[in-house]
Amino acid sequence: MSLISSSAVQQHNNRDSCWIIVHGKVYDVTDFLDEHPGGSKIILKYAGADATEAYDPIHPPDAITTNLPKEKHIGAVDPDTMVKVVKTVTDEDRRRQALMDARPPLEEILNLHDFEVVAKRILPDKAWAYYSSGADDEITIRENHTAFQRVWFRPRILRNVSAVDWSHTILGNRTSLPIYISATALGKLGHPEGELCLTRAAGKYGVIQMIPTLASCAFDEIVNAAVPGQTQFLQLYVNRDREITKRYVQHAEKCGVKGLFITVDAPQLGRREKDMRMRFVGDDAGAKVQEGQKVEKNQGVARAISSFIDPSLNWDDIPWFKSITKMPIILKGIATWEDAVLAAEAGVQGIVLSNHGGRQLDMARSGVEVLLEVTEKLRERGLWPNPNFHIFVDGGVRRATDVLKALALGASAVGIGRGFLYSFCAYGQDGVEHAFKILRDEFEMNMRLLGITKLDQLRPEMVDARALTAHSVPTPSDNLFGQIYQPLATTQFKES
Ligand code: PPY
Repeated sequence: MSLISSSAVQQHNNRDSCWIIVHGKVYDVTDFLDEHPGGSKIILKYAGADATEAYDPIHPPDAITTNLPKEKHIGAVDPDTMVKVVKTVTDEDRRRQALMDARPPLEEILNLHDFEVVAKRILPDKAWAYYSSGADDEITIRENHTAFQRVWFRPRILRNVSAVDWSHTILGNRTSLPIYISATALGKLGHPEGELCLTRAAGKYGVIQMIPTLASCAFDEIVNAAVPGQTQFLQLYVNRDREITKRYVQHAEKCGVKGLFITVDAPQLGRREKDMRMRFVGDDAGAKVQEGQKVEKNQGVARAISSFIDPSLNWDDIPWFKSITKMPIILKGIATWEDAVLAAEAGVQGIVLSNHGGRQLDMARSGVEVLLEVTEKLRERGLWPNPNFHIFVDGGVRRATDVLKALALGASAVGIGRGFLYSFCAYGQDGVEHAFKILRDEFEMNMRLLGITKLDQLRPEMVDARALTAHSVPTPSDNLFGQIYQPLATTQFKES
């Protein structure tokens, strides 16, 4: 096929005829402009030009080839005709590079909070806004973390804890830690290698990764980056077009994915105002207001690409999922015991008690709080404990003690999303490996201090969760003590 010159592409630089270049290939997106979930404006900005740099962080490499009919794939651009764009280094680039250089060395990162401190400073504003935001007033996102502080330990002493083992199995798969990497979308907004940082670190350390539907890396890239025998799960957003979902699920199963986690708490995406505001103050904002475009002017990154998700998904769909796959099916985003009972009765293999990292319904309770009522009511009905029905928890987890609390209360394992996301945003694959080491050390020490040598020795009576359902603890602050107490510090950048 003959190559297309870049000047030929430049002719198609408007709404009536709009071609763009992505990874050296030319596409006619004229008819797709109004269908683009992110709106036409952003595509038109690159009409007749190379859109690769804007495309990459928020689309898997194959998004354009799968969504655009074959006849719109015009061909390859002649690389000799492309003007070599010398990227000008802006003040912002220089500022961020200086921050990267001033990052604390990895060995000074002592806990998962430290990664967040570094990520917050070095991430581009848009990425930080997208990752860190919670829904509405962000009450739930904060509650997820503080809920763990309403659970206290009842440790046992004088037990021989010389040899401690924190390895575990999740849905029958061995793992070196009782946690899994929960799905977080759009990894390349935060690091050029995106989710592959997680895959590679997880392969090295024997940790299970849940692959997000909305990863920046293509599904196949992530699967192919796994080492032989590495376990991966799949997080699924159900598409309005069930054929697409079916193909995706069956492809994942064929690739050896060991569990299907269907997201059930996002029929519509929550309003995450930090993310939305970022869009509003972005470079296009003024123009959009002027033009009164039909695309919402203030949608953030997430809302812009969420229109494919099917809000009609309901309990009647579960048999269909069971008919298209043999993978264990887990419903991710259960928030009440009533729905936990329905899930168990529907014959799925598990549930994740989750509020989507505080990004969906604000004022939803934390997963660990819901765990209390779910175990109680399932037990009453004879539905649990059950080796074929697993209860997972995620949200707000930063410490091995958080995980141990959830396991003691009956969770099979615990998901950590942002903790690992921020590790790779801050330090790439090395950051994730370091996060695993931190957690490993925390498990070792805290299991000894709890008086257990294996995770199956955890019991509900090893925690005092009486305060968990109390949403405010009105203890007056102790001012005198508070003035003297020296607050813990987070890791420091070199310049400060
Ligand atoms: C989220 O942002 O909470 C997600 O789960 C990922 C996502 C990203 C973009 C659209 C829909 C969901």
